[in-house]
Amino acid sequence: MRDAVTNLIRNYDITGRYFDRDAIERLQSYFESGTARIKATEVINANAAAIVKQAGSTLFDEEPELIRPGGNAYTTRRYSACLRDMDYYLRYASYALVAGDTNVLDERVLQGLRETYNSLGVPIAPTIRGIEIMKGIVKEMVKEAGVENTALIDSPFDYMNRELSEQDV
Ligand SMILES: CCC1=C(C)/C(=C/C2=NC(=C\c3[nH]c(/C=C4\NC(=O)[C@H](C)[C@H]4CC)c(C)c3CCC(=O)O)/C(CCC(=O)O)=C2C)NC1=O
Repeated sequence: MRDAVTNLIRNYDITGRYFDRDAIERLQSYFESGTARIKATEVINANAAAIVKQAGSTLFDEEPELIRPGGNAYTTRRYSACLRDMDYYLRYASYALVAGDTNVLDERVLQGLRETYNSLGVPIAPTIRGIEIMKGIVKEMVKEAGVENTALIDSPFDYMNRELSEQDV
């Protein structure tokens, strides 16, 4: 599992180089955005249950067939599994935010996910939509908490969605 710093060290060490201007700029941007990333994580931690609940009900309002007979989130067990998955995505997004790197998502979340979803008939498109809804909620909350640069919040959510949709091709 790598963060922005260990990832950079790894890349430069492979070729035995000192950090150059580009590396320094990356380090600077990582440390400068540190406070915002930690604040965002704090907001996520404090509101995780509410974020998942709200995102779930928005998703099921938009796509009610998911929770009707024949839908993948129909029955209490599968409904809970769906919300639990959303909770996983949110928690790992918060780790990736702190790390400033998406490596944790590759290693802990995305690996083998498509195969699992396909074998269980879990639909990818509404999963992506659910992640997108959570991203919107988190950004709004973080903005309310006084963080101006909410763009950095996009990265882990967009990354998961990009990977999920690419893998679905
Ligand atoms: C931390 C990394 C990690 C992830 C990501 C993960 C996902 C994950 N989701 C699963 C199931 C599931 N996932 C869903 C999710 C949904 N169904 C829908 O219609 C919605 C679109 C969506 C919610 C947004 C459902 C309903 C199941 C149960 C499917 C079944 O058992 O039939 C399963 C199968 C085993 C189980 O039920 O626990 C896994 C492994 N597990 C992990 O350890």
